[in-house]
Amino acid sequence: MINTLGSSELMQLEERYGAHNYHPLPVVLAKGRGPFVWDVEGKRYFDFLSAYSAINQGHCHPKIVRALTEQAEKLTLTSRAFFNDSLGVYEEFVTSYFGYDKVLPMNTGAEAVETALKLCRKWAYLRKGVAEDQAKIIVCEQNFHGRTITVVSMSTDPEARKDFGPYTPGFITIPYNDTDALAAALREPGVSGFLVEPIQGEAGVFVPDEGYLASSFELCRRHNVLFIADEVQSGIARTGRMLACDHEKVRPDILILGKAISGGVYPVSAVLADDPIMLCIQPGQHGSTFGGNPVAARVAIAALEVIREEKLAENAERLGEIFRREMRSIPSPMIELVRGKGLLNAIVIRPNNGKEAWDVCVKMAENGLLAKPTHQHIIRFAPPLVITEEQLMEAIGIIRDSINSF
Ligand code: IF1
Repeated sequence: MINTLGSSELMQLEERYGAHNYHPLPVVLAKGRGPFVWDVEGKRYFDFLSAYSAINQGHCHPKIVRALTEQAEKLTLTSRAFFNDSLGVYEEFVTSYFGYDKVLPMNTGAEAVETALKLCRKWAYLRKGVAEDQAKIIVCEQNFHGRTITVVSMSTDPEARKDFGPYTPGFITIPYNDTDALAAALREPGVSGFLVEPIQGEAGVFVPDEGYLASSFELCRRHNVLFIADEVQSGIARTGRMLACDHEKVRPDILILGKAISGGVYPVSAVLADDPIMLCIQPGQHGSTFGGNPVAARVAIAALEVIREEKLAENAERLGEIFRREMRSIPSPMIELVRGKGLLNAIVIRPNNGKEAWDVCVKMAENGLLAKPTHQHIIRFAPPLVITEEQLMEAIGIIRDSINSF
């Protein structure tokens, strides 16, 4: 079917027939390649959202798309009732890639977070000896881990949580970037896990103090509590290392991955852990129809190979320095703060003549660059990691001109 509808008709269709759970920028995209996307009228944009860091390898990476289409023509889904000829190959690949004994494959980030929570609770009862139903998991204020009932039960964001109760119990909330609060919470009975984002994405790319992850990990170890890292957004080369935890040489007890583990081509997520933890879950106790399907397995192998072959962590590290330096050199009263790591960055916007982050994003879109505000005054900048220095400089020019136009 040839699409003859223009942007405004397509937006009207979504408005009329889709649930109103999003408020997108008024841009309708039809094509993507590398760091670029094109709208239905053929206008080109730099993609500085990268589908919230799912597209680290760039749009429609040929190697990943080839893995998808080749596998899709052979075998797409068997369920886990039978073996298939891709899953084991992927499991060996991904466990050696990240250095864990075992992987549990799921589809979305939220599902992988749920899986990690279930795994932690099982471990609490089977290994740690916590009394039935007494397991507690420590989480951080301003966290974002997804949209399920249990995950929003851990949230402190009224928008994500309000009117979705009753909430799942068993969580202790502490401030992020606060090891004293963690030390205190770890003394409470039943505590078995600490779930943390190495950089808080939705909170506005909040980078904790240096040493926070390493000291938190050490505190958890001393209390026999599992350190669970949600690297769904920060992982897979985004921050200039394969994992954001690598910056502090922390190896989480449970590692949660999603988004870019498939290069944004297919929903793939994963939970990684060593045998004493992972083998707490036995047949019949957890699973998913689609988790670990052959397409997901082949796509994830290709996507992770691309990260290594194209040295995307190194590129993110190098270009991230350039990006922050250039942003800090823009002489605009609207730029209050620039922060981030690798190519996961944010600018805090100081409103000017009633113009705020949303207006800056609308202006940037007009000028050919897509980014999205979060928490009203923060703009996240996270281009695909395949962007070149030359392309980055062009994009920086668009950002500068857009901000200076106010
Ligand atoms: C939406 C934010 C990003 C995540 C972390 C798990 C998940 C996410 C650290 C769940 C998902 C998304 C989902 C997306 C918006 C987005 C987001 F702005 F809300 F915070 F990326 F920055 N852990 N993040 O960031 O993964 O189930 O979605 O696959 O529209 O909800 P999912």
